[in-house]
Amino acid sequence: MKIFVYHTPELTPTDEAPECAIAVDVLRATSTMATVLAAGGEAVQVFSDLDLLMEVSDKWPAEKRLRAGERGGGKVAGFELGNSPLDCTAELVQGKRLFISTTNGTRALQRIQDAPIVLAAALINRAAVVQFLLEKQPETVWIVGSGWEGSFSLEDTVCAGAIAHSIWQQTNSPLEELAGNDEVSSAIALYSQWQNDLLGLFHQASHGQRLLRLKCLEDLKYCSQTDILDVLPIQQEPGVL
Ligand code: 3SL
Repeated sequence: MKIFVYHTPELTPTDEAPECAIAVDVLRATSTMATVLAAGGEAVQVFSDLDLLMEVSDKWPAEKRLRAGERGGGKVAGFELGNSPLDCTAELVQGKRLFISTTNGTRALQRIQDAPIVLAAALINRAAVVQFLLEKQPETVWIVGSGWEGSFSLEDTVCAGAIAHSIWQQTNSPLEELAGNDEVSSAIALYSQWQNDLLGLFHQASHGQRLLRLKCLEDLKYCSQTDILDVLPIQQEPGVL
């Protein structure tokens, strides 16, 4: 297995594709997706465009759908949900499809949706993703951070590092064999430094600070936990996990 880390969707090569591509948006889209699926959601369908989301979800039975929309960290008017994983209780999401559009996370998933295997990862479901990779042994894996509007984000890179670190430890592979690019070593170094204080790292991250200004401390605390959900968000058809 060769792992490549890309800090943003824009940095992924356009002329090649991996066997397995993983979108990461720890704050908060992929944390929300993992939470919905772990709580019994039927599926998560992602959109970058809000109008298209409305058009497609309108055709779904109203009692079996939820619409989640986030722009600039806030909830989109008229949607049942924003992008807080804490709102996605089993009572609310069980048996329902979540139609979701967020600023960066859904864009990252759409960028990689043509890969043969597409996953969504966050810290909360890191172990399930690692377990899948160890069993499946894809030849090439891209871990793609969502970033923020094209820029690097600490929280996505630390999650990429958490995934790569776990695989490295469990396979005993020399890092130079496992790492397809320098970003892998740097992500592992970031995770190694912060693994015992991920919430502290989120407080330093620009998007963490943005969410704190929006009074989302509880979301930061929840998303900073590692390996708490045994769920593997895996793409069933383009855009649907
Ligand atoms: O950018 C995104 O996709 C969101 O996860 C951002 S937020 O955490 O909902 O503000």
